[in-house]
Amino acid sequence: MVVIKEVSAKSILDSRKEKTILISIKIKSGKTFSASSPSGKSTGKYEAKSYKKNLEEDINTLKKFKEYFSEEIIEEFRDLKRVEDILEGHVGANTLFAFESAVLKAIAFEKKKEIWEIINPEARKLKKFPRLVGNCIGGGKHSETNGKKPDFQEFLLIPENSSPEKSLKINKEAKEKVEFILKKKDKLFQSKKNDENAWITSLNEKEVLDILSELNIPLGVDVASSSFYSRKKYSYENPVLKRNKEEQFGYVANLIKNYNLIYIEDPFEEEDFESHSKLLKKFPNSFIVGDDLIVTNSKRLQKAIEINAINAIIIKPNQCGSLLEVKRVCEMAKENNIKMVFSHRSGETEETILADLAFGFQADFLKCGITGKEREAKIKRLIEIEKSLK
Ligand code: 2PG
Ligand code: MG
Repeated sequence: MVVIKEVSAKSILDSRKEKTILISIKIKSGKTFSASSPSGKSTGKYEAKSYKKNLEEDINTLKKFKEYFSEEIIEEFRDLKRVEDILEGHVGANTLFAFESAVLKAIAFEKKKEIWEIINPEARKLKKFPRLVGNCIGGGKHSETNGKKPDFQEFLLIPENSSPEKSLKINKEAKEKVEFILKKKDKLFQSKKNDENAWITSLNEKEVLDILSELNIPLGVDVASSSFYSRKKYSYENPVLKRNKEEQFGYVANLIKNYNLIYIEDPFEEEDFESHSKLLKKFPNSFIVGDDLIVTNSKRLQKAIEINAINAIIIKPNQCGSLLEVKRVCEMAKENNIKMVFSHRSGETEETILADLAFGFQADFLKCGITGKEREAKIKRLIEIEKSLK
């Protein structure tokens, strides 16, 4: 039984050295549990706001509300409703997510269980581990350069192996090999890494995919197309050209065909459900993934289901903040045979709860980079779960 006696919050620095929230709760039995939230850069227009006004105000709000929690008894995942009844509307999504994560850790401790077991005890029997999706080369908003870079945000390696431990090894080796190839093929390459620890290159999409297709690992991309869409055009820089909706469709379709892409995230801007639907019809065997399109929001997912816009969804808990909404989204996805991709953000902390959420909700994929301590912490936690169930 969890009764929250004390709540404290402070700002910490994420992997980008930007401020994010860390929340600690002290429960009646005397133990303290903490959790932090990541933050995005190519954020969707429809995402919930990270903080009601700003981080400092959310911290102050928590101070004001803290005595309300001591009247609540929290025992199960569904009891997060009590937390939401108190906090919703008063704090932003990062704050709510970090708070609920700390509460989940406390419930698990009190019950002497793993966090994922509090979400879904069935996971122990089902034992499905998410397939790793690793960002190998980056572009777009995540790669700050003064020169050329790919306009797509992420070039992803998605090994077929169902063991996270083996998949991580495959991805790490491939990433090293790619550094070696980039040194030869990209004259401007300096072995620099971007926000998510992916290689920064001056090559364009096709040149990058030419290199990655040699690896013999299934490939994906996060186009993050809303981040370069304005005035009804997709504005590319490398090379400089503008594509309208139809041209964007043609470009993406050719890449899928020519490079056998199995995974395409946000190929069209966040309002354009129809083009996603058209693409899925043409490539029913690839994963057409909605991130900014859906923003972990059950209403937007419902809209996508109605017109068959996607067959995979990105789940970033801090896009909505509420773990109960995450559960609704997961259930809706499962019922409609939409694959679930639990995902990190570009600004990350060493928080590992994402791995427990992914395993607990029996996600199909976990997108959380290849290297970097914040990313590896989560994959290591998943491997720890894998080992504990052997
Ligand atoms: C994405 C993510 C994570 P951000 O677009 O999928 O890779 O980026 O957190 O910046 O939104
Ligand atoms: Mg994305």
